[in-house]
Amino acid sequence: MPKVAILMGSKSDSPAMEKAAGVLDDFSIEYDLEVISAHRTPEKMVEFVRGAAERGVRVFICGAGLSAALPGAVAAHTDLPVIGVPLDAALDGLDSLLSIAQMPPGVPVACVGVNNARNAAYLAISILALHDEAIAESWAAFREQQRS
Ligand code: RP5
Repeated sequence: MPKVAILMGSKSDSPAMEKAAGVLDDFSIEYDLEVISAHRTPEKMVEFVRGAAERGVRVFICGAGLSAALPGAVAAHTDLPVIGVPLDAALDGLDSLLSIAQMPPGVPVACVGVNNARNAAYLAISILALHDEAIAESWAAFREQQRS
């Protein structure tokens, strides 16, 4: 079963990031959920990210506020897709939004809207659906349900 890694820069990000976990629960998709900071616990971050693919992780969802380095720092250490969630810790989240979106060419991070952890989970599911038939079916059913 492919897995998602949900990372957040601080415990204070938890209320926003648990929404991503809720969506993955709805789709019965496994995930790891960890508080790991690019600035406060950089070694822990590198260790977690480098071993992730071997543990079955196929997509990262990383939420952070303020300077929001986490998604970009994770992307620097993995070839797996990384989805960043800008969180509103100050300035209505504009600081985090710009920080996450403005990655240098060649090290991409997909950036969803401010506090929109649910969309990060949906995007992760759509990526997993490319190589997993059961997930593809649930994803197609979910999208269809919105059209009716
Ligand atoms: C960021 O700083 C975290 O992602 C969080 O959004 C923000 C504030 O962190 P705390 O001071 O609440 O731990 O790195």
